[in-house]
Amino acid sequence: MARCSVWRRPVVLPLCWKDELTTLGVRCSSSMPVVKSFNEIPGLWKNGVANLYNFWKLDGFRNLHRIMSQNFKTYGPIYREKIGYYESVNIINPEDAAIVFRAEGHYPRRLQVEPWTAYREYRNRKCGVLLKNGEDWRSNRVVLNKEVISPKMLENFVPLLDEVGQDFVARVHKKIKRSGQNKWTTDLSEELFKYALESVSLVLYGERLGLMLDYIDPEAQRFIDCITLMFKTTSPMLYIPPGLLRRIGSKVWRDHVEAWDGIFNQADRCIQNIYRQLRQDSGMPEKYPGVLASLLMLDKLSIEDIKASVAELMAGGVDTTSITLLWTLYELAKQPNLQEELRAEVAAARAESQGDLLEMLKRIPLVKGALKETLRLHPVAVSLQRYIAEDIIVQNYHIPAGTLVQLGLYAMGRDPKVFARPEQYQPSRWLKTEAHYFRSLAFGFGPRQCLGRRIAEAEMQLFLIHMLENFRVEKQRHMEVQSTFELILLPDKPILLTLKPLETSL
Ligand code: 2DC
Repeated sequence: MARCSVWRRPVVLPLCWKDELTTLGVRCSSSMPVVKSFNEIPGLWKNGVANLYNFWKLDGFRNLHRIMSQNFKTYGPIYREKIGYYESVNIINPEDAAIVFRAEGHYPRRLQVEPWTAYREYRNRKCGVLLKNGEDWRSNRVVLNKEVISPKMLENFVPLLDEVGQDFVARVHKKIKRSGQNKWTTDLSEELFKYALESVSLVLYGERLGLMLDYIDPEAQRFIDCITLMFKTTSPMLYIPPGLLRRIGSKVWRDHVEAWDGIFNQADRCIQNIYRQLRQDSGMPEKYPGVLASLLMLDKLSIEDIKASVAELMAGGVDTTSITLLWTLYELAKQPNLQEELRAEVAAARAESQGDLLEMLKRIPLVKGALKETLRLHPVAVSLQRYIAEDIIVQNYHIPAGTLVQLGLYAMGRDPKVFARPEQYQPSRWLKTEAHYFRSLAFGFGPRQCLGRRIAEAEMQLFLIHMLENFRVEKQRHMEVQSTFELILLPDKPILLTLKPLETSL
């Protein structure tokens, strides 16, 4: 059902009007379209408990992304919702996203993932920037930005990430050789988890964990398993106060605690290790020592704050990038011609940049488009959210300051009004000069965007470069994979891919 909304752009109202708006709800004018009140926004928001029950019946914990898309089809480009105790206004249009982000204020705040904060309270652990808010968030974030997300840091990260990419390729070649069939068919996810953890650890700690070897440290494998478990146990707790689940000693809460304990134990071990080394060595290191050591030497944040944010970066950098790479390989396996096009771009970039990796990364727009395209169809985060700091008007509805507004990122990526032929995986759509305004938001936006963004981007680009230069990717016919929500969006079944070495795969 299409809602009739006569007005799409925000109406900038004189202040006196705003007052009337909040008191009267509706305001009529002959020259302006009617601005409707907050309570007129369509959707189910009156009975949170009943909605939670229905959500549960629809297996909403796994289908959140599809339910959101369906809601936009039912209600139009804006709807209001209350599930359990969690109330929000949902939007889908890039132009509306721009209005929301403009109203995010000086200390942007997203939805608090309660189970994560509950764990930290329970174990008396400090929050990193992921979970901090207000001035505490800002002061930490400013320091971290320089060391983690500033483009300048890429010079340091790229050679490290390239090293891991090369090792990954060598490992695949070995697997192919061992198979005796000149190809390797496998569910790559385990390998990609290891690649991602090895990459992020090298950048954070300046040291290899050795995950590209045949026998790996069982603790590292445990860390990987704990992250998956942590995400999985978060989603069922999103709509129920974790305090309640904790009091009744529910299994999901206990598993969640166990998962975070595992994550922090491993992160603490890595951090302690570097910290000890740093205290022994005196003087400045010759080569880039990694994010953690740089932050410790910089001495602008407390050790506890550094530890908390570094642990978050480490945990946030495994499933997110590896799953995005898996989806990309899956999409490329479906389109051999596109794969060739990308391969040609990489070959040309390699030749032109003459060994300068940073230069090379500037010459692969189609590879970058492929990653954007993957994140459009398979975003890690189903939505972006902000508590707006001021009143706004979206789709001609008045939304008061303090409201939680969610942009349905998954729904937006598949909306034919936003992306022509959305079902088609077309990296070239990102090359055109046509408006990309607020359409590429997989890492969020503004000062609260993903802190790991630059690391993730470089890591994924270098991975694709190496893979394209070495292997052809194929998939089994008749394999359609969809997303399932486990806090992040994951493939709903294993993706089996076949890797063949380039020279002999004709
Ligand atoms: C999940 O309705 C759906 O980057 C909820 O690397 C709203 C929500 C809130 C916060 C989002 C979350 C969703 C998805 C996962 C995100 C998270 C914020 C950060 C986190 C997007 C959309 C993620 C994956 C971080 C995780 C770091 C952590 C492991 C230490």
